[in-house]
Amino acid sequence: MKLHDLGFEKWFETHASELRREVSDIARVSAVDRGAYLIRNESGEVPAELTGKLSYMIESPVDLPCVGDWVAIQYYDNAMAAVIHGVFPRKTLLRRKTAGANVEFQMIAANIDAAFIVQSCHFDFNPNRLDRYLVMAAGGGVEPIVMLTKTDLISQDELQQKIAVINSAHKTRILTVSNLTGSGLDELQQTLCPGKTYCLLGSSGVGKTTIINRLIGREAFDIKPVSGTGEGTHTTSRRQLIVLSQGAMLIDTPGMRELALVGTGDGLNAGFEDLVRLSVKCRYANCSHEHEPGCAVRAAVESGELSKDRYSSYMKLRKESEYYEMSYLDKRKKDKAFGRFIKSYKKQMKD
Ligand SMILES: Nc1nc2c(ncn2[C@@H]2O[C@H](COP(=O)(O)OP(=O)(O)OP(=O)(O)O)[C@@H](O)[C@H]2O)c(=O)[nH]1
Ligand SMILES: [Mg+2]
Ligand SMILES: [Zn+2]
Repeated sequence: MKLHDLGFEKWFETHASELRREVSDIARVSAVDRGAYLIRNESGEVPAELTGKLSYMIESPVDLPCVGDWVAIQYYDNAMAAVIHGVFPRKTLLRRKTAGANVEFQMIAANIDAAFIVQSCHFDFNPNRLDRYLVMAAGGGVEPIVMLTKTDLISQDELQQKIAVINSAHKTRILTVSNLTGSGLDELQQTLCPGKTYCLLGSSGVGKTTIINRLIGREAFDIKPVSGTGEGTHTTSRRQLIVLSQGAMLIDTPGMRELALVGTGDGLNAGFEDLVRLSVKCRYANCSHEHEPGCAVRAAVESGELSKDRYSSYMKLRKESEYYEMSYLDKRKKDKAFGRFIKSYKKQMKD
């Protein structure tokens, strides 16, 4: 495999003549975890870290290498590890504003040819959110392709309606797939060009990782079932560049919680006093109002005292907030595990 096959073009060289003179080796960042990097070269993946000089020179998070970046490197330990001297200029860049008072950017991926904006046809379909992703892609100079997943869960008519909704507002290309039946996967394969890099963006649970597994042809990466209400449970915890055997590259990303609706416990209860009042009468203090016997909330729904809609919107919101809090912890755990993995990997290499 040549660097060209990994997406290295003349453009990078002509825009980084200085970097090129200082260091001779080049590789592509394939995974990042706070200070620990994996880089991909002609023969495989190698752990890497920044040189002290580079860390010192970095002024903002945007200057740090991110997945998809081309970096000038130097190997040590028989090319089993490397240090990163500098980041090549980026042709395109996916980033988003982080939540909070200060406008800061979080890097998603660099040097992406096209971004698949993935929404599930089922619970996740949301034209407003789609707009936000399209703005993000346009801002970074990345071609967007809308991908609707889980088409097996709705009828052909419903699918056509959703496509019409998108078409009425955007000229973006739309792909529809079912990972379950395999419908649409051929067209996706044909869309992916060798040497080009694609990024999968979208909420948790929409099937981003499942698509990659389908394309690879085996369960190479973890996926997790979504809950009964359709919300996912953050399974992918880091961004990672994968090279398909047909030659195209894909970057899987964790679902983005900030772009979704989040209601926290107290705020949620404040909007549902009627439900909270009822729940005092439930047999169990920690009743989830789902299947416990003696649940006063469900009894109220059955008697008509509480509307079904109100009950289900409460349950949906509560699931979402619980799930985001939980998945954040989950994510932290996984991030730590990756850090440890890199460390032990490096140690192994040195021994
Ligand atoms: N019915 C149906 N289920 C699907 C489809 N694609 C994925 N799923 C299921 O949806 C669940 C979530 O899939 P993932 O691939 O983990 O979703 P993800 O987008 O990677 O989620 P995060 O990693 O959390 O961002 C899994 O249980 C999959 O089996 C599909 O086309 N149809
Ligand atoms: Mg995933
Ligand atoms: Zn109850």
